[in-house]
Amino acid sequence: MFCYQCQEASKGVGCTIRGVCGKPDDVANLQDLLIFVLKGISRFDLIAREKGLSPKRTDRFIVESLFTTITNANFDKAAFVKRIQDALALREEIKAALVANGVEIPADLHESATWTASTEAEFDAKAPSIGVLSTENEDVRSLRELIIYGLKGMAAYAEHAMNLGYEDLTIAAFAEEALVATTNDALTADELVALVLKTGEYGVNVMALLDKANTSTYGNPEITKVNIGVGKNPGILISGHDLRDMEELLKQTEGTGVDVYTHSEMLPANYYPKFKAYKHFVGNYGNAWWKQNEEFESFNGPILMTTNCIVPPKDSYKHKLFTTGAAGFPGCPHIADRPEGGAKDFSAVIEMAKTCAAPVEIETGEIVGGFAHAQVFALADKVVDAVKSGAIKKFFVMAGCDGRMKDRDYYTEFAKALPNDTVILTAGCAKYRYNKLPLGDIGGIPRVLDAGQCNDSYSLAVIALKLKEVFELNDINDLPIAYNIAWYEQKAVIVLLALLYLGVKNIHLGPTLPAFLSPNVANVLVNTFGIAGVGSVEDDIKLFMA
Ligand code: FSO
Ligand code: SF4
Repeated sequence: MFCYQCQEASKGVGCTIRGVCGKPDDVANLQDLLIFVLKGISRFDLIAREKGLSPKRTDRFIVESLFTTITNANFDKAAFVKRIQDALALREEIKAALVANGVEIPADLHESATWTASTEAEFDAKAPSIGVLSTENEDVRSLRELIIYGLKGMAAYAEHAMNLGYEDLTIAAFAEEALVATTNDALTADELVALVLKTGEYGVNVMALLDKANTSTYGNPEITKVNIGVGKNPGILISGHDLRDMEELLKQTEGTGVDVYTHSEMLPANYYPKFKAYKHFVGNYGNAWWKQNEEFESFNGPILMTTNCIVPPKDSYKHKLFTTGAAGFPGCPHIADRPEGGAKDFSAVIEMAKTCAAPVEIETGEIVGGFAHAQVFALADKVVDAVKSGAIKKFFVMAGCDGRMKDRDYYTEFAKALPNDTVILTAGCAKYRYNKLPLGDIGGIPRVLDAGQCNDSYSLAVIALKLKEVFELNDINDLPIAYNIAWYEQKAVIVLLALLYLGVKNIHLGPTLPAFLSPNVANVLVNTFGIAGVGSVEDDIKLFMA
């Protein structure tokens, strides 16, 4: 295996024997093989789309498959074997439809469009030869992988939107175009850089689509105090990003005597009016994903992982860890997809919860959130006045991810060291580094404004664009907003590409720059977009406040 798609890539270079995330060598290889076969499907499906011959299930298949390969989403080898078999069958089906309709099959096919096999052993044998390192030139490899990781993040968000019935057919078509481009040796570095930005453009589209899906279905997030203590009933802990799963779980647990709590990235569900209406929705338990080994244990009840980030579970709760959708872990029960027009069946989770003790209280109190675009717009006058009067000197976008590396303490220290006339705008699990600090408020505006999940970084961009309009500026970079973003996995990659596409400059990215950026590609990002890493808290605050 060779994997360097996340921030925790071993030694800042890449994982080769087993992932730091716990992903075994054979699973990593099959994830690469799945991406390889997707490239082959895409080659034919782009032609099939033009002719109106693309099978309906292709969009969801491409999107879901990309999603399953995201860091910490799926560790189940059997799921990948099945998916590769399905992928090969889909590719042949599309090809056969082209032939049957007299469409000429191109002669210059990449191996991903022609290679075939059917057994796990054959997949295992093939996979090591088609991985990331099979692109020899390190700059081309870097750009190709940057595009693919952006697509993976984009796919995750597209899947959540699809689950709510919001689909944009151009998204999967673009994913196919970009996947095929990564097999084209004739493309220049400049053309690949242009494709990186185009990926960012689609990232904006997808985040806007998901925002529309979430807010049209569940209402606009509103200022909310979220309980972080526990009740007396047994509970189910739900994590990940999928709000449709959240809704179905709340409905099915109502009146059963089982409470529902969110973990990590599901915290923002507490901000939605539709979810707040459920009395047995108690609040949020614990912190960011990487603390789950302790927190899932003390929670006592079953846990439902709707997406990443899964940490290989301890035996003490492994049988209580349910996965669903793109998530999977060998030996953990998996809740099947919803039938057409129906709902998922969470009864097994609920029945298990009834036999469990109530959660152990690990903290008490409240956290405040719900500052997505509509809520911030409702406060716009107050915010604008605070900026005009100088009460707020600067905003710091500190969106993104949390992770287990010690050097992420930087973000807690940075938040603490920020001057009192600054406000943090956050989204994603990065917030857990400072959302429980007593940072106070400025004239009633909390100093940490949480918009929601990492995909709600879109809200932060909408807020920035609105401020640009209010202050009649020509350039988004003239606003008193600094960007100090923490990244971990591929959704953060698409968020970053989306911000670059929107023209945001001088983003600081930490705790380390991606291992998949070759020195030359990193230079392009530095020179064109002013991307920088992070330094010491003291130096960075000086730099940002200058
Ligand atoms: Fe975090 Fe994990 Fe939302 Fe990511 S829980 S790290 S970018 O999956 O998706 O912020
Ligand atoms: Fe390593 Fe990250 Fe890849 Fe896991 S996802 S194998 S930690 S680079």
